[in-house]
Amino acid sequence: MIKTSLNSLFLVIRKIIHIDMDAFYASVEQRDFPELRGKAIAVGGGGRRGVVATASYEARKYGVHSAMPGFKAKKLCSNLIFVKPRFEAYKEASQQIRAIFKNYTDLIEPLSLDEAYLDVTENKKNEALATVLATQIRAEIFEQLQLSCSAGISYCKFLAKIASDIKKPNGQTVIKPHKAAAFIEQLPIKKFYGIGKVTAQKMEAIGIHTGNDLKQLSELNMVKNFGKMGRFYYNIVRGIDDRPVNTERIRKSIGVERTLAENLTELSEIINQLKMLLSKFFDRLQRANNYGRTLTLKLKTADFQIITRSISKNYYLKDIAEIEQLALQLLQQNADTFEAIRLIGLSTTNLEKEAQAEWKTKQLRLDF
Ligand code: DCP
Ligand code: MG
Repeated sequence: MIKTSLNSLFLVIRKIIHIDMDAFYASVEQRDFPELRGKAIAVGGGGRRGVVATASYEARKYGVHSAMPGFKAKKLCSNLIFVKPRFEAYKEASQQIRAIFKNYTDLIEPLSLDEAYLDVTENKKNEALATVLATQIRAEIFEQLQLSCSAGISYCKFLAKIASDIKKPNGQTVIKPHKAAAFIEQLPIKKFYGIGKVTAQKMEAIGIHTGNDLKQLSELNMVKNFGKMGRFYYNIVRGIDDRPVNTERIRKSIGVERTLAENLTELSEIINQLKMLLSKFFDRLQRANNYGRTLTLKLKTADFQIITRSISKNYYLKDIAEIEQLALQLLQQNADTFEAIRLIGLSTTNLEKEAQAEWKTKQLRLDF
C-alpha cells in the first residue's frame, strides 16, 4: 500500500501533442500560387513515370493520394493539375513551424518536414491544458504561414500520432487516459502507427482486425508471432508507450572544414590554413555555447584519402589557445602521412550539452 502511494507521487502523466500539416506540399503550392487555390492539384506525378507526392484535399475527393502513379491519378480526376515540387519552400515552412514550436517547448521531435511530437508536460506558456496549447500552436502557424495543420493530444506518442489524423484537415482530437483502452480496442489494425503494412496483413490473415482482437494475444504469443516487435505491440495495444519525445536529434559534433583553392604541400602553409579555420571553429563553439572533450583534425589528401586524428581530454576544451596547440600537435605528428592536402577540417565531439541532455532524460525516466 505504502509503496503504491509513494509511486503515484512520482507518476508524471505526460502531455504529448502531435502536429501534422494538412496536405503539406500541396498547401504550400496553393498558398504561393493563388491560381491553384480551390483546385485539384497533385505535387509531383508529372511525366510518364511520375508518382504523386501529395494531393490537395480537392483532389483527394477523387481518390488521388500520395504514392499513386500520375497517370492513374489523372484517370481518376481528369482536371488534375500537376505541380513540380519546390523542396526549398517546404523546408522553409518546416523551419518556420519548428520555430513556432520552440515558443512552447524545447522537447520537440520532428518526424519529417511536416510533423513533430511536442512534449508539453512542462511548457513555456505555463498552460496546464494541452488542448489549449494545441489550439494556440495551430492558430499561430496559420497566422504566420497561412497553412493549416491538425493536432493529436494524448499522454503518449502512439496515441497522439493516431489522434492527429482523426479530424484532418484543420482539426484536433484529444484522447484522455481513461478513454484510451476503449479507443484502442475499436481501432482497426491498419491504423496502428508502428505496425507496418506487411505485419498488418499477417495479423488480418490470422483474424486480428482490431485492437481488441490483438489484445487477446498473450505476450509470449505476440513475441512468437511477431518477433522482437511483439513486446512493443503487446504494450501499445494496452496503451503503454513510455518512449520519450526525443529532442531534435541532440547534436553530437560541431565542426568546420574547408576545401582549399589549391592543394597545399608546405607544412607552414597548412598551419596557416589551420589557424584561419581555428578562429571560425572557435566562433561556432562560442555561439553554440557548447564545447567537446574530443578534438578531431581531418585532412583530405590530394589523392582523396581521408585522414582523421583525434585527441581526448577528461574536461571540455574551452580555451582557444589550448585547442590551437592540440590541433597543431595533431597536424605535426602526422605530417609524414601526406604529401599534399586539398581539404582541412576541425571538429569536436563528446559535447557538454549532449552529456547534459542524456543526464536529463535519465532523470525524467526515473520519475515514472
Ligand atoms: N510525401 C511524399 N511521399 C509520400 C508521402 C508524403 O513525398 N508517399 C510528402 C508530401 C506530403 C508530406 O510528405 O505533403 C507530408 O506527408 P503526409 O503524410 O503528412 O501527407 P500530407 O501532409 O500531404 O497530407 P495530410 O493532410 O494527410 O497530412
Ligand atoms: Mg501532413
